[in-house]
This record gives sequence, C-alpha cells and structure tokens, in this order.
Amino acid sequence: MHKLKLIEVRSEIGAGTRGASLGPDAIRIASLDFSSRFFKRYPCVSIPDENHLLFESSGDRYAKRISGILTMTERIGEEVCRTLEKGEFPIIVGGDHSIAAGTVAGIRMAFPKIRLGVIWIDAHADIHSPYTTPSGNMHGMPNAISLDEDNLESTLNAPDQETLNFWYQLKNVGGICPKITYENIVMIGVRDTEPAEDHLLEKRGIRNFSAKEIRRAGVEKVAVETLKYLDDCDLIHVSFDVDVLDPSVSRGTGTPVPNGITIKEARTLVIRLMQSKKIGTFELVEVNPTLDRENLMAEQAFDILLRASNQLTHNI
Ligand code: EXY
Ligand code: MN
Ligand code: MN
Ligand code: MN
Repeated sequence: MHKLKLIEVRSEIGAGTRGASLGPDAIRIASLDFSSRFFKRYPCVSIPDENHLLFESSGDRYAKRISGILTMTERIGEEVCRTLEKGEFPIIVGGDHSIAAGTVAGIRMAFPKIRLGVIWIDAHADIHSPYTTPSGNMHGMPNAISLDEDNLESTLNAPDQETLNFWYQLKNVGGICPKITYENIVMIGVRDTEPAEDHLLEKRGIRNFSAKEIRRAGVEKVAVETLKYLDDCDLIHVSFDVDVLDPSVSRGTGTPVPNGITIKEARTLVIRLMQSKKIGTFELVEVNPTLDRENLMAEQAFDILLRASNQLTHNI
C-alpha cells in the first residue's frame, strides 16, 4: 500500500522573477478554504533551500545561479529517492520548475534500470541548455538536464567553462545521464517555445499535445493517448506547471501564456492520468502568489493536488 508523502520545495532560484518560493505556503493557506485535512493526513518534508544563500550562488548569464540549482537538485533527488525506496508516493510541491531536475534524478537514483516516462504538463517545453537559453533562467531547462544532448546545432550563447562544469555535474546527479529518453516524454499544453526548442522537439520527435489539440480531441482522449504512448514504461512521472492553465484562470504564475487549458480540462486530465497505476510521482510547480490578487492560482493548485491524491489513494 503506497502512502503519499508531500515534499515541499520553497525554491525560486530557477525563475526569472521572485515569488515562486511562496508557492507551497500559498497552497497551504488556500487549503484552509477547503477545510481539508490534506496537510494533516500525509507526512510532509520541506527541502531546506536557504533561498537567500542560493540566490547569491554562481553561474553566468546563460545559467543563472546554477551552483544553487545543483545544490537543490541533489537535495530534492535524495529526498525523492528515499521516499520511493520506502515504498511511499512522493507529491512534490514547488517552487519553480527547475526542481523537476531533482525529482527525475531522485526517481533514477531509486530505480536506475526502469523505463521511466515523463508527462510534462506546461505551456513551455523547458528543454533549453545554456547554449540555447534566451533568458538564462534554469526553470526553462529541466528537460535538457534529464535528456541527453544540449542541442549544440542551435547554439546561440557561449557559456563559460565554470558554467559548463556545473552543467555537466547537474546532468550527472544520481550518476546516470541521460535520465530519460526522447521517446518516453510526452508534453501536454506546450505552446510557448523558442526556435531552438522547436528544432529539438522536431528533430527528436517529441510528442506534444498542444492546447488546440486538447480542445479539439478533448482532454479525456489526450490522457488515454498519452498513457498508451508511454505504455511500455515501467513508471511515469507527472510534472504539472500551473502556467499550462489559461491566464483567465489566474495570473498567479511567473510566465503566463495565452490560450491555455481551462481548470475543468486540467482537473479531468490529472484525474484520468492518475488512474494509471504506472504513475509513480506527481509534481506541481510555479504558483507565484505575489502575482495573484486573490490567491486564486494557489486555490486551483490545491484543488488539483487534492483530486490527484484522492485518485491515488483510491487506486492503491
Ligand atoms: N523558454 C523561456 C526561457 O527558457 O526563458 C521561458 C521558460 C519559462 C519556464 C517556465 C517554468 O515553465
Ligand atoms: Mn515549466
Ligand atoms: Mn511553464
Ligand atoms: Mn501500489
């Protein structure tokens, strides 16, 4: 019997704006409106981030604060690995999306040999490397950290040697690189990419269900097709970035993008995916209450966490 375990990561050093570190607490506050026992029912650990320290960490403009990202990736990886080894189901609450590199590293540390699938629910592909990033913000890079190549043919930048040394240490956290392969990642809702990412998505044939496709096919069908696509995986990680939602739901996230999915579509998608017994970890990131007047995004995020965990406890 799997017990759920919450892992809170109050880190924002991968983002371009401050505020994502307040995501977990905003979600806790939002949960009070649901008078839910969610945060009492499950064990919960918080990954220390000494944000103010990590914010001073080094890295050039093509991988900002990369030494702090490396520290957080190692810490998150160890906690996720420990949780999985104890037969518990980790639910990771961020924090900016760079934390996903730690989650995937932790799954790999626990299960080095399995075929690992990733379902990336996001407005962004998050597949830049320091060679291609337009911003140097590392929440746009977690998939490049977990996958094998750095898309050198799309090079736009010249990262310095210190940054590259950190980058390769980051890719090798947990001792396995790559941690996932291109045919085992499915993106859902991705609609804001740069040419370098488009090139890589095209070249490697990464499956993306755009928000348009979701509208046309219906989210139920997208969920079924996604699980079928990853059918030969032994375990699947679901990474949910709240900016996949349409900004009309809330602007409480660092990089909102028009033409997102509705909250109803998001709920149906998550519940349908979580019915699969292959889902082994769930992560929710990028809630930024400093950008959100009524804490609406945190409320929606909690609702999704609650539905995902109810479905999981129902399964197991
Ligand atoms: N692709 C853009 C960049 O790399 O700067 C925007 C990335 C936004 C990342 C957010 C977490 O999803
Ligand atoms: Mn993201
Ligand atoms: Mn995003
Ligand atoms: Mn089980």
